[in-house]
Amino acid sequence: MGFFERNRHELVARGIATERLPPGQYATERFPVLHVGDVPEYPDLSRWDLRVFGMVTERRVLSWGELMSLPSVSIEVDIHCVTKWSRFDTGWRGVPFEAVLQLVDVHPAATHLMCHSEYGYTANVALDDVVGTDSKGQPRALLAYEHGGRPLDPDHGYPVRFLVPHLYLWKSAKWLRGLELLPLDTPGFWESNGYSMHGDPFLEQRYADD
Ligand SMILES: Nc1nc2c(c(=O)[nH]1)N[C@H]1C(S)=C(S)[C@@H](COP(=O)(O)O)O[C@H]1N2
Ligand SMILES: [Mo]
Repeated sequence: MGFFERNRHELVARGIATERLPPGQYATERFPVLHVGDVPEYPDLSRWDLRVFGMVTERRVLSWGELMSLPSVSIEVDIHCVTKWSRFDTGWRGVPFEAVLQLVDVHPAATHLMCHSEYGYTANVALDDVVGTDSKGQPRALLAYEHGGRPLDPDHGYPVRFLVPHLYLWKSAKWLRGLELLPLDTPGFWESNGYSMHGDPFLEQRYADD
């Protein structure tokens, strides 16, 4: 029996339905760290801000305090990385993306979102993918600032990362600094390097032509 098959058997033993594991993935209980470039340091969050801009009537710049004053929720979700690992039942707390969206007047022609991170990493998603709720009634995208009941580790995006668990994890930009509303879908960092514009793990949309 090969690695992937054995891994699926272990999942059944843990009581996790194998349908939750997307094609070509294996389950792990580790939390690998993956990114390009350096991990930013934030010794002073009073100097941190988040820009909401693009197709909005008036751009907003949120301070850390303003972000923390927005309603937050806890969610439990599975996450899937294009490098083939998946983790089940991961816990996060954060501000639903829609709560941030409500702070601005979005132009009706806006269809997509570009997430901008510290040092220029970007990831594009369709607005349709980041609004609404999942089958458990949880928001489909969060500005996540806690994982496992504690502030995010620097490696995993402290102080806040975008989290859109139903897409491959490269869409979940760590060290988030900007949300740009766009009238079209334009590639972010990995999408410009051959990865899928959409990135649905259950459709195995890893690369541009998938
Ligand atoms: N800012 C930033 N966010 C990023 C990345 C990055 O390089 N820079 N890499 C992405 C990729 S490819 C993956 S798989 C996930 C990994 O998240 P993790 O390190 O918390 O497991 O972060 C995503 N978010
Ligand atoms: Mo990744």
